[in-house]
Amino acid sequence: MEKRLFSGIQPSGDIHLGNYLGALKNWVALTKEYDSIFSVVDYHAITIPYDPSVMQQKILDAVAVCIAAGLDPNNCTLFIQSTVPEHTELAWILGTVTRMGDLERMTQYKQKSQQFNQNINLGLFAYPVLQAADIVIYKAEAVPVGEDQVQHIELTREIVRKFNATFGDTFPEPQAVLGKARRILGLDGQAKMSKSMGNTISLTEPAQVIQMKLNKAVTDPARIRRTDPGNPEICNIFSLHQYFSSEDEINHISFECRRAGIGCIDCKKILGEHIIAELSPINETYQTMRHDHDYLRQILETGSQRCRTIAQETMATVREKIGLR
Ligand code: AQP
Repeated sequence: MEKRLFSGIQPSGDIHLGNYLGALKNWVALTKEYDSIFSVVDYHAITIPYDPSVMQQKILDAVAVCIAAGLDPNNCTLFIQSTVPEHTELAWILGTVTRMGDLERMTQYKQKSQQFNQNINLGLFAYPVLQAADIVIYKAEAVPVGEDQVQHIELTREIVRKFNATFGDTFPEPQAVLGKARRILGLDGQAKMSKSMGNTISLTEPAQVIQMKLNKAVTDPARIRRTDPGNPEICNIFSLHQYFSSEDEINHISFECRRAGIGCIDCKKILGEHIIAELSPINETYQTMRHDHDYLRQILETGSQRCRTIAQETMATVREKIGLR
């Protein structure tokens, strides 16, 4: 039987280069090897402040971007998390085998409770338990994610071990699958590129905006004048070149930057051209597809039906095992 993969994306803002390089590109490649299930995880997105009036738009934006970036609905299953209520049912049950101390150690929880300290809620705290349910309800073995999510997948494995040990073998232990781009920094050159940090380039940004944002992005902080030699190793713009430029170009930029032969503006211009060349076709497809609500809704409904069938089967087994028939 084909191995199964699960991953999710939050409709909490515009899908950006971090999501694309850290997750989406890998998702597209892995659909060739796995029975692949991808979810727009709206229940996760409501754990931080959001605007309910635009939630449905953001969900369709996310789906359209994923398809435009290469996910083929004929080769994978796409659905909205909240349309399969078994996820939250299983999350409650998994919560009973999850240690509070483990949840308190989660880096994302610590960061988000600082960032959104007006509303440190139970949903934010229990986020990794719902994420564990998202994965194991499909008995997925692989979870392609960026590095920021590895800690949550480790916790999922721990929850699975505890559940299996208590109630008998039920779930496989899933593995995080990382691609080449594990952690993309934001344009501030410091924090992870993140929807809620405002340090992103989104996949659907107009070309001029992409170049304008790059022009303002932080480079090697010690390089103040054009004539100062730079250090590519600590420059976020240089690290982005690794994903968009050829090896020859990267070597050339590195050499020239170190001897002040090329300035940051030139370096950013080259990067901008490559990013725009890669994102333009994605953006074009997105702009056309995004208006086709019927097409997007139909893909999501098909995905949801398939996921409900699998999830209901899993829940029947789980209820039996825990004595709640
Ligand atoms: N900067 C990043 N580098 C590498 N991978 C990243 N991912 C996110 N940011 C980076 C990966 O993208 C997938 C989907 O992420 P998400 O939208 O579900 O959640 P997130 O990690 O919380 O994304 P954001 O952009 O940071 O959103 P907010 O600010 O709303 O929390 C995941 O596999 C993630 O690892």
